[in-house]
Amino acid sequence: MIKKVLIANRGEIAVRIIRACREMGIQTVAVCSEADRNALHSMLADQTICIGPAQSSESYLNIGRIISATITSGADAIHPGFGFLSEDSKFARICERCNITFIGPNSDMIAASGNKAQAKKTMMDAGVPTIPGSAEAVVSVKDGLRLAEVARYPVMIKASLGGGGKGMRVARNKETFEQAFLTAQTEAHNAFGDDSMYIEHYVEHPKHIEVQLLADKYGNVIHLGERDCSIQRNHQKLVEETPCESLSPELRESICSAAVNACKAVGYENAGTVEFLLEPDGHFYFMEMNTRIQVEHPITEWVTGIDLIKQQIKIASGEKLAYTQEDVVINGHSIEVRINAEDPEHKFRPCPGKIESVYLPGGKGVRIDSAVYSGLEIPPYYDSMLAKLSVWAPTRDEAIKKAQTALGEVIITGIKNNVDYQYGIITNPDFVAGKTDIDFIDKLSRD
Ligand code: MV4
Repeated sequence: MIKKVLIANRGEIAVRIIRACREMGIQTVAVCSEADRNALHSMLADQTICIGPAQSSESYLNIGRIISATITSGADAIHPGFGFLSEDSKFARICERCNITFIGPNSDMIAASGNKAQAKKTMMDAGVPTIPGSAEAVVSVKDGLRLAEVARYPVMIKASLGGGGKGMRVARNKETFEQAFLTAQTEAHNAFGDDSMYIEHYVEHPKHIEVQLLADKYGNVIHLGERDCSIQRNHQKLVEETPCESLSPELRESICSAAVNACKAVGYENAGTVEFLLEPDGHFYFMEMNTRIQVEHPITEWVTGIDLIKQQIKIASGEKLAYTQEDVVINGHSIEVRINAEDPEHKFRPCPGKIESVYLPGGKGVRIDSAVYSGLEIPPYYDSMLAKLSVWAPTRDEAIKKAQTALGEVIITGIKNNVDYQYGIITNPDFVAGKTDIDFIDKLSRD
């Protein structure tokens, strides 16, 4: 069993991991940047090591300094959280070479999932539904044009090493293809140092559905239901819920078993998520696989009662999954709202600064994951998320009411935030009616 975990992250997810470790009797080591000496994770861990200056590249993204801190502190494992180094196959590989347990899948799995074209091909071969269009990677406009005809216009041009929306362009017809291809390819070249692209049919107005999975070292794979994460802007999710209200039990079963098959096809291990696009007519397609714990994991914890961080640690320690698929029962409904230091009126621009005062609600069925307190200075160097408010209730209508009530109690003074904007979303008639797709926020901004 793992005895001491170094948490290679900051903010609420670092606090979340510290809590899980403490409940399991595992020692914790926090790392922090010079800007985070007063951060909650730095104060809550058993031990804290300041690893460098504020810039992420000098601290939370600095592999050498994190490995040094791990060895110095005698930690036997690293939990990477999300963002930062969580999906960096090089980092996972160095952990493997140093005999440090990386709490996540192995480095080859991370690398394979990071190549989206390759991952798509693997899924096609495994019989998981993928978006129409070839997984063949191309570098020339000429080859791209040929594959666009196969995929049928409108097409989406994607970077093989993309994901999260980078190096991605839509082309509505062959006249505009070249321009879109070259723009996407230049972006890919600059972001990933790789020119390889793939082309698929552009799916209009889908929902973004993702399935939570747990897989142990012995080939046991279970799913923990789906999350509807359609409400997002600039590829940052704002509101997530589970279950997805519009899925019939049959469709839910098909999507969740497709996700389990996807995991089995690649021999996946640890917690992971398979993302799908879901069309209004019920067609669904594999989009990508995430090899990390996700921001929105609390809503799955609400409806399943399973602690995902503890499961990650147990799996990494070599324990066999303690649950079978039959043990997993989805109970009630959960919604998460992300509270960010940002200005929704100016393209959601981040607004760091000093939190003068903060009050976050509680009560039955209300959970807060946060690392903020009154008087804390939010540094400009990192993500703008301040807190996650998640609720549980027996039905979706009750969960919406509870989310509205709880969000209505939030007080944050001193910095601009999106609380009022989020209140607008969860009281919006289309949201309440479950009529959401990935274009919801764009539409809201246009109205
Ligand atoms: C798509 C798509 C429509 N058609 N692929 C967004 C990021 C990356 N994971 C892939 N993405 C998309 N791929 C085809 N063929 C639409 C998106 C997309 C999207 C997907 C999920 C959630 C929000 C989104 C916002 C814009 C575009």
